[in-house]
Amino acid sequence: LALMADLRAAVEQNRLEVHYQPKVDPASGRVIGAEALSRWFRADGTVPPDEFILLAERSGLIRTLTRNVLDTALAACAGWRRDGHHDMTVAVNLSPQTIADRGLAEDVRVALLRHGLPAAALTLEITETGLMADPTNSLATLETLRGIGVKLSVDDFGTGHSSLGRLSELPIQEVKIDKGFVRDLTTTAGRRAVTDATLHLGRALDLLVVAEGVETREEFDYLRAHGCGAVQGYYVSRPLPAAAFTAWLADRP
Ligand code: G
Ligand code: G
Ligand code: MN
Ligand code: NA
Repeated sequence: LALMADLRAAVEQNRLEVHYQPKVDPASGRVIGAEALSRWFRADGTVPPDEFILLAERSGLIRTLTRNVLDTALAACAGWRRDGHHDMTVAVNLSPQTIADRGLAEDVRVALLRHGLPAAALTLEITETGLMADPTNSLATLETLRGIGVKLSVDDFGTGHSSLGRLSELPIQEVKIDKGFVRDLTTTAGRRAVTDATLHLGRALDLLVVAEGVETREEFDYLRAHGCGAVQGYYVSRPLPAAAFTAWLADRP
């Protein structure tokens, strides 16, 4: 497949780009971090991340891809900190395969050292479904990462099958409410249950709750009024190329 060969070359030559989308505390308006999102621009058009991430997972390229994103994202975060945003953090998405990979924690530790960053500058986002895919192997890696001091986040929360009991046993610091539930917030009366329940859960388990896919002022206001720790979405900013994100950040209080 031509696409596959192209992806291999792009990953191995580190030609994928990384865009950044801010996570903002709705109470203060402060930027607490940015999520790194891979982008692949080909001569004849952009390939959606869902598509090339799946290809990378199936072909084993995901490990190299993830290492590259990690390195690029940590370099960017170190730069933001040098620019005066001393508490900036960056989040990188992990595919289930990379969590089961015992080399991951060591890759992460070395990358943090290389960029002179404390472990708390990095959040790793793992989908709820991914977490449950290989619970035994995942838990070992998660415990090691947590031991290093990296923050762990459950992505797309509410779409998987984790029991609350199971969730409370994982060494996580953050949950991200899936954008499907955020969308339901203000559109359909009575469909706020998942968001409200997750906000309560976050307080009970002392987790940062991040709402993703926040597109409207109504959603933003609801989340702020209900004590949501951070929001992410087009209402605040689209994912931006590195230089544009750095400029956007410089204009913030
Ligand atoms: O970036 P959105 O813009 O379209 O991303 C689509 C999906 O691809 C999301 O679920 C996101 O988590 C995933 N994704 C984007 N970049 C990466 C990456 O670097 N690694 C992994 N594993 N997933 C990513
Ligand atoms: O990793 P995750 O699945 O959470 O990736 C976030 C995805 O959500 C990316 O595809 C990103 O481009 C997308 N996204 C970010 N903000 C918004 C938003 O406000 N609305 C919608 N529809 N998608 C968003
Ligand atoms: Mn994510
Ligand atoms: Na998500």
